[in-house]
Amino acid sequence: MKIKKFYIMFVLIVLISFIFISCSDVKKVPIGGEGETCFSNGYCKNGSNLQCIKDICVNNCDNYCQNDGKCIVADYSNDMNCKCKEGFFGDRCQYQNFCDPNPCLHGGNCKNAIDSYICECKEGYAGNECNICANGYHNDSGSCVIDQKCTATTCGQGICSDAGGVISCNCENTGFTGDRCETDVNECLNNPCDENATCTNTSGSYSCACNNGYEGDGSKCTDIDECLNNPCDENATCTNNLGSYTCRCNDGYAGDGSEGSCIYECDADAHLVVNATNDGCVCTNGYHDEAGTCVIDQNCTDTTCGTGVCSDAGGVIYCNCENTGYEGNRCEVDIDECATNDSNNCDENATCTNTAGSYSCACNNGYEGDGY
Ligand SMILES: [Ca+2]
Ligand SMILES: [Ca+2]
Ligand SMILES: [Ca+2]
Repeated sequence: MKIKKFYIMFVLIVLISFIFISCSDVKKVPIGGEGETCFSNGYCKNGSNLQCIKDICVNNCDNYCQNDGKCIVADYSNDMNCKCKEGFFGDRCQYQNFCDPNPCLHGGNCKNAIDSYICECKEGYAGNECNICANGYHNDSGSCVIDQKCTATTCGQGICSDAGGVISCNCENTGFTGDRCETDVNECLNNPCDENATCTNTSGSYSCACNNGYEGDGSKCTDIDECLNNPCDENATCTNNLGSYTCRCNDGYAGDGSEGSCIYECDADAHLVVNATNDGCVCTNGYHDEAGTCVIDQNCTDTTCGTGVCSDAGGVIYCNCENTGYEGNRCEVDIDECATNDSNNCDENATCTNTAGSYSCACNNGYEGDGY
């Protein structure tokens, strides 16, 4: 019974205690808000940006960060941190990052400094923002490239200029073309030579040579008159023409006209044949040449030369009319011995009478004798 009484008392006390505690302590439970007691873990309300200082939650964040930085007290932390706006840094965003965005052009490296920045430029660039070309460099399509300098061979035979660090070659009158006068000009494409010459392109120049049959320096060529040197056969006619000449065997000769080629044409006469050495024509047997014509051989007969002596050597009749009283080719013409006193032996007082093949003398009237 005593135990039961004690038990009831105990429950009563617990119940009263509970009611008391829950009523009075509810007002005292920390909620971690500004000016309030910190939570028992020593921090203030999550997301409040309050610091727990001496068990009281205080707001020190306002105006903590500079340059519009946002102050943050992380959950379960009493440390204030600044989330800086772009371009600022430092634990209170007190520094400005002049390198963000990078003001240095052309890949220059930006180094932040107090109130400013310094650009470390890449090779070839200069200026505060690496915006100009350094000495010895020049702008080429927006980039700085190293200046080029003429050397003795840069433009070959041309004239080199390197103004502004840029090579330019004047190839005029060099026979070459191209950026560096490195390409030979083929002058022959413009036909610089005489129309009767052959053009040969050479490195840096060209040459002209007159074609065969022409003479001159190539830029002017004139026909050679080959006939002046008698290039044809002696029995040929030379004809000069542009660039050449022709030889033509004269009438009666056959061949191409070149020296030694013109052979007398024997075919014109049926009785002419080329002789064994091929250097002329001879008549066939039974014929003989008479002024270039083959005439049939003649043979002596008893009457050919009358009373003269006939000879037919070489097919040609020859009459020897000596002492016949006749003359002429065939001794057919009686000689008039009476025509002149020297031709007869008649006495001066005789009369001469011509006869066929002879003459007679008869003493004139008043004279006697045989008349001779
Ligand atoms: Ca050339
Ligand atoms: Ca000629
Ligand atoms: Ca007579």
